[in-house]
Amino acid sequence: MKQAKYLIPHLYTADPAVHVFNGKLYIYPSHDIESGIPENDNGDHFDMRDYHIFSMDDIDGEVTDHGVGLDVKDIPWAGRQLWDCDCAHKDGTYYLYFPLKDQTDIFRIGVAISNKPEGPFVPQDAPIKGSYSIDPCVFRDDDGSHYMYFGGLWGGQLQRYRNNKAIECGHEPNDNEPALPSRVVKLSDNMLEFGEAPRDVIILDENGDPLKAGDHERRFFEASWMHKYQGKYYFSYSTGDTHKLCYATGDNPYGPFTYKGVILTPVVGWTTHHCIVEFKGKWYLFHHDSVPSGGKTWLRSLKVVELEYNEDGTIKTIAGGGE
Ligand code: FUB
Repeated sequence: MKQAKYLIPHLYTADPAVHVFNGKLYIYPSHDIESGIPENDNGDHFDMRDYHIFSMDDIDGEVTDHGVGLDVKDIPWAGRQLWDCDCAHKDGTYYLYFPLKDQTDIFRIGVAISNKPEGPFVPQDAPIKGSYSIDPCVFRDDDGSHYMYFGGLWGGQLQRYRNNKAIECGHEPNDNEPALPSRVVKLSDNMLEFGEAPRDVIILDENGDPLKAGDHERRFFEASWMHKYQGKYYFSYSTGDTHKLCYATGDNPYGPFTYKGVILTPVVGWTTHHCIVEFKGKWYLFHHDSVPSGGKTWLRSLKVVELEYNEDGTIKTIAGGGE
């Protein structure tokens, strides 16, 4: 499949996290709706209220909609806005990790449990202790350890934190200071808590220096994803206001990672978000754009396209079509 194709024509869906469970692809996207809230930099217009979960036996086959796997009305600590989620599996249990504003309008990350990949998922009574910001991505390393990558700027509130503590006046650093990083944390054995304090995901430039906050073409903004290819760790992310998906590689799940390039050039729409998954011997990039809604940034549609590597392990850049 060299041409990107839309997957779910009957619902607006975005922010894909995709995993192979029981030999099938399971898709965990955000479910975009027309909320009527005007667009702003805080992302209030992304007022999503539930998650539908989907599966595919084959990349070219039918997409099955398993219906609502988690609804905001069933989450005891809920305020508003169910954003990008992810799912992990351990010992017969599936864990759905989701960002949601609590009743004080602060994003936290929650977890919900099921014995089936398609749910329904039952949420814990409270968010994960010590969690903040958005966009959890859970990566299972070959030794069975699970790591969560998370964080997002602006509406995702990451600029309000330093050293895992909320600061008085949340702001981005000056342009010549190191960029705000995504965070990575090993999960506890029971998958319900952070097993340590979250650490910074440092991205280095070609000279070994951390990317600067003013380097909007390359610095982390949101939408973390981790995958492993030929023994290397590939950390990928969105650059937000420059609308690219980029990646950096490293030798372990914590980094540091060295910036390598662009995976996907801008799509139609403001946000760009993705995941990378291997299925039946090929690699795929799942992502979204706003073409089917006529460019409405808050009504996005999922797509998939094959992802290819060069001999040296670099990723071939894909055109998003929104430049
Ligand atoms: O869907 C809401 C937010 O938009 C996500 O959490 C971000 O990654 C961006 O795609």
